Amino acid sequence: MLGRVEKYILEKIVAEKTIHMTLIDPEKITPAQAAIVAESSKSSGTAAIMIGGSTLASQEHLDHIVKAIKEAVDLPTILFPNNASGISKHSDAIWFMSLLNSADQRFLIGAQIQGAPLIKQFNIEPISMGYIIVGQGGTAGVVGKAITIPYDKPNTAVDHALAGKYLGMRFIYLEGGSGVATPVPPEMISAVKKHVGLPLIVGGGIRTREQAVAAAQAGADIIVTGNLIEAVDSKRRIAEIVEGIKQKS
Ligand code: 1GP
Repeated sequence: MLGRVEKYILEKIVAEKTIHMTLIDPEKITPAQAAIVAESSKSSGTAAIMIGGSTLASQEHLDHIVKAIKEAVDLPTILFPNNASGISKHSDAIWFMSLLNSADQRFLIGAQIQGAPLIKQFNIEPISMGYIIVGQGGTAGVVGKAITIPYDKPNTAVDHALAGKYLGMRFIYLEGGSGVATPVPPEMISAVKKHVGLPLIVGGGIRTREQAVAAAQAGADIIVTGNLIEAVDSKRRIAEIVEGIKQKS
């Protein structure tokens, strides 16, 4: 049976074609700021709040952040963990993910084995996802020991995503890396969407409506932005992205 958050995401994709999620990096923010960002993102039309970062170390701080977000908005929270310390009992759901192009057993299955009993104990909804770091990859690529897939090799991304699908993963995430200069190219997004067909998440370096619309037109179902919340006019820019990807134009 589908979990509550996964059902919400899938229904929202059907209703709105492409949806937006806001990523909050707990290390860059206080709980009070996280609450403000969540409220502002909600009013811009974001569908859910993802919480995580490549270097997160303090589970206690994460707990405070998730709690503050939950108190501020009624949007689903989805953890986006970098390892087993990225789990908070206050979250509704977690991307239960494997970094499919990591060279390190820890990011393929090690941290997941460590985290699984906590997820059960805290009754957090796990949403199975294959995570693939492409292009420059940013900090996530380095920390995750990813063998990053060059932007001009869409077929290699397809092969990774297909492997994830055949292993039973229900979402695929093409990650360009937070703050990268060039987001995942539409050619790679459309190849993965066409040949794999799973709900597709795309993020990394998306800052404008045009970039988000290009990703949506190529087949992204979920657009994730993180750094954008730091911009002075983030509320307007996120609203523009949400509006643009709904219409895909
Ligand atoms: C989530 O890493 C991204 O996939 C977020 O990237 O911070 O560049 O939006 P930005």
